[in-house]
Parts: sequence; C-alpha cells; structure tokens
Amino acid sequence: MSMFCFQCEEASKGLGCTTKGVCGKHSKTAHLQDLLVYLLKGLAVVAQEAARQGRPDPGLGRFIAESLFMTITNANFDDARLEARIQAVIARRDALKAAIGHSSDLDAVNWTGGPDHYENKGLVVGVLSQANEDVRSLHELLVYGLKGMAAYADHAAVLGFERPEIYDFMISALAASLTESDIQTLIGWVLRCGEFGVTTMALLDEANTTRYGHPEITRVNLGVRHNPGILVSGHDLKDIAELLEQTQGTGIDVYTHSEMLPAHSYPAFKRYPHFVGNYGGAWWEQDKDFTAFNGPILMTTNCLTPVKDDYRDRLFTTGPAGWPGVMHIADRPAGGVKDFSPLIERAKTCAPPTELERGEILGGFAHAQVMALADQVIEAVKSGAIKRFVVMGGCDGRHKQRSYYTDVAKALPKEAVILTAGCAKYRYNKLDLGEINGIPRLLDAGQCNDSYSLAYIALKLKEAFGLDDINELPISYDIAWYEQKAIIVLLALLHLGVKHIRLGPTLPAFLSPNVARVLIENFDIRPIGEVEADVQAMMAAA
Ligand code: SF4
Ligand code: SF3
Repeated sequence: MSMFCFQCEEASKGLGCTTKGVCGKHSKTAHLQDLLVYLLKGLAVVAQEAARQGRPDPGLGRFIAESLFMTITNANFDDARLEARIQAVIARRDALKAAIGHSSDLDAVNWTGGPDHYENKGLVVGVLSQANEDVRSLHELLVYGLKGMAAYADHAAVLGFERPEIYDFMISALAASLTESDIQTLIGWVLRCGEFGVTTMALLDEANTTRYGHPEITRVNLGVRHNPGILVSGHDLKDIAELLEQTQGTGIDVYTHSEMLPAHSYPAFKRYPHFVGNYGGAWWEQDKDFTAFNGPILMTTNCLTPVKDDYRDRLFTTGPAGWPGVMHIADRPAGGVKDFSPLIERAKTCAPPTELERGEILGGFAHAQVMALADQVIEAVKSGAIKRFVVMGGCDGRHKQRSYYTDVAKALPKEAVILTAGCAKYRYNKLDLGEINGIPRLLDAGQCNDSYSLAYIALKLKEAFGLDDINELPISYDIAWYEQKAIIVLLALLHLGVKHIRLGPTLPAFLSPNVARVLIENFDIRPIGEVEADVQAMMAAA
C-alpha cells in the first residue's frame, strides 16, 4: 500500500485508494494532503491556546478554511502548491507559538521538516495512523464535514462575508480531531459540525444573494454561437462575475460548465449579452466537453479530472484548484480583481465551440423564487396534485450505479416534484418531466453550495402546514453523494432533524460498521435500493 484515501464515494473497491486515486491523485499528492491536514490540526491546537490567552491570530480562520479547501476531492493535484501551503502552515504555526509562548508535546504542533521530508511524513500521519477503526471513522467524518464547511466558508469570505464563530468552531473541531478519542464526545463534535454547517450555508446564501441578487426562473441555452468562448467551471461566483466584466466588448462569449450552470439565474449576471449558455454535462465528462469547446477553460474549484493533452494548453486553474504545469490565475490583490487577461488573449486565438446539443434547461428555483410560488405550491399539495417532494440533490460521479437517479426521476409518478441542488441533477435535468399546475416537476435550486435553499424550503413548508416535525412533511430524501461538500450537507440535514435519508450510490467507505449503526439507529439513514421499490416506498410515505 503506497497511500490510503477513502474520503470520496469513488474510494477504490468501496474501501479506499491504496496505490493511486480513482480520481487521478498520485500517492505523493495524497501524502502531501495528509500532511497538510495533520499540520492544520496542530495549528488549530495553537490557535485555541492563542484564543484562550485573548491573542487570536487575525485571518487564521480564513487561512485554515482555504487550506482545507485545497484538500477536497478533485480540487488540487499540484504538489508544488501543496508544498508551499505546508510551508506556510508551519511558518504560521511557529510564529503564533512564539508570539504566545506555547509549548506542547504534540507532534503536529512541533514537527518541522523540509520539503524533502513531506512525503514520508505524510505517509506516517495519514488516515491509518489512527488504529481504532471507530475513532478513525469519527475523526474522518468530522474532518470531511469540516472540509465541506471550509469550502462554503471560503466562498462566503471571498464575497466579504465571514462569521468568527464559524472559524472558531472549525478550529476547535480540527483540534478535537487530533486530540479527542472518546467516541461519545466525537459523535457530539460531528453533530455540532452539522449545526455549523447550517450556519455556514446560510452565510454563503446571504453572501451570494446580497452580491448577485436572488436567483430567478431562467431558461438556460444549451447551444453555442459563432464567437470564440471561455468556459467556466467549478463553483466560484466571484470569478465568473469578474470574468464577465473583463470580457465585455471583447467579442468573446462566456459559457458555464457543470456546477457553474446556476450562475445564469442570478440577476447580476443576466445583464451580460455575451453570457451565452451552458456547455456540456457533469464534471466527470469534462474531457469530451473541454476538447470540443475549443477555447480556454477556467476551473475555479472542484471537480477537476486528470488533464488531457487535447486541452491542457487551454486550461487555467484559480483559487483552490490546481494541476501541475497548468497555468494558475493568481489570487486577487487586496481590494482588487483577478487578472483574467491570459484567458482572454488565449480565447482570441481559438475557434468557437463545437455545438454538442441544442435546447434549454430550466433553473433558478432557489428559496426566494420557490417562496414566490408558495401559494401555488401549497394549493397543489392541498388538492393532492402534488403528493410528494423528492429531494435528489448532491453530487454526480462516474459510477454506473448512478443511473439509479435517472431511473428514479423517470419512475416517479407525475404527482411527485423533484427538488435538487448540486451536480447530481445532470443525471436527469435534460429529461422532459413536465409540470403540475404550472409548477415544473424538477425544481433546481442551484449548486451544491445552494443546498441551504432546500432546507429553507422544507422549513418554510413545515411552518405553512403548521407541522411540529420536519419529517411529517411530504418530502423524501434520495441523496447522491461524492465529495466532502455533500458530507457537510448531510450533517446539516441531520442537525435539522431530517430522518430516513436514502444515501447512494454507496455508503461512505469511512463509516465503520459501528459508526454506520449509530447513523442508522438515530437517523434511519439507509442505502439506496432497487428503483421501483424505492419509488414505491417514497410515494407510500405520502
Ligand atoms: Fe480515492 Fe476519492 Fe481519495 Fe481520490 S479522493 S484518492 S478517488 S478516495
Ligand atoms: Fe459536483 Fe464535484 Fe459534488 Fe458541487 S462538481 S456537487 S461533485
């Protein structure tokens, strides 16, 4: 075994990747990520002590969130950037230790080694360094929840929205994942992670809607025009905002890819006539889409797959995303904007995109838009026209079993409405599912980052129907997961009291049998089953 990683749904053989990641992550990159997380835990211990002394390090919470974000699945494969980040963590930790006069026996607080030692150290301090499988499972569940939270907190911070209590929790929980081994205490940390997950998602929702307005019902074009284009993927709205501004009047069109699709529903972006449409499908099909696009591609966050020669010289990463040898657009200077001129210049030399399909898809059903339709929705529920809502949000992925979600979407009776967010929707968002009394049967709230909308809608419906328990609503949850942002969404739903969630296509490899049992006993989480049986069971709950 030259590495061990089981943080995503595609963990090899449902157990873990041991030689090279199914995602394309090499063992060295895995060790660097393991070491980075380990040292962040040590930094968190020092940060806690600094806070206790009333001498916190300003900006540390943001730095930790950014660093964790770099370790989520399919974001950063660039060893040089990971090494630079490890160096920065050690430097920041040692400066803080010196400033507050902290000493500790913990290796993560003390370890210092040059880049030549990073790989070996990462091998020693990785996931399997915790021998007790239940403690390991809870540590990792907590850390993966924190990685998802870090991604959402970082997106909010980029837009100028930060809440110190989120960073404080992140720091305390990271420290606990290093120093705590009591099972019950760790379960408590995991549940609190869900609580702060809700806080963080609400903050990001506030950030997005304050900056760019509330998403509106929007028909998004799937075809192409005859100008050269730039394709933007990932989740970062500020990147696309600045790119749209910088490409105005250049004759270059801008298209979204995968999780950037919901950008079309924001009022702030609708005013750009060169913001043309969405191109291609889900993240795991990007080779085909990026090759056919012909122009430059900007990858702002996850999900990046191993880069092919066909488009390598047209690919640019920014923010937490990275691939060795691929041009990286630097962070914006304080008070300034990112400089996307290398992409713009490259686009001018490129052919227009090859058309893959034509038509439109409908989006923009985030909470404000759904609430604007609330009377119609409530009336349809009362009359029995809508019998069930099925939340099918989450992630897409390569596994063949994910056709389950397409089949469920097709098999659900016409009285069922699907609520979705995240790239899971690419399994069914191009199907014609029709409407119920003018309400589309597929309501897409946006990115995985917008899952807060789904929780918000559920809570508002609970209020409207005067129910005491969120589980009395005519809503079933059939969630698809892949990476760590889905973990924080799951923990957030558990915090809100949601039970009976179906989770697929497989349960996380990092859940030990005992930890899985706790989730099943307390929340009735269950794996997905056969399409017909699941659809019947979900509808019968109505
Ligand atoms: Fe394997 Fe997923 Fe880890 Fe990649 S992120 S190495 S696919 S478990
Ligand atoms: Fe998708 Fe990567 Fe999770 Fe944002 S783009 S939902 S998998």
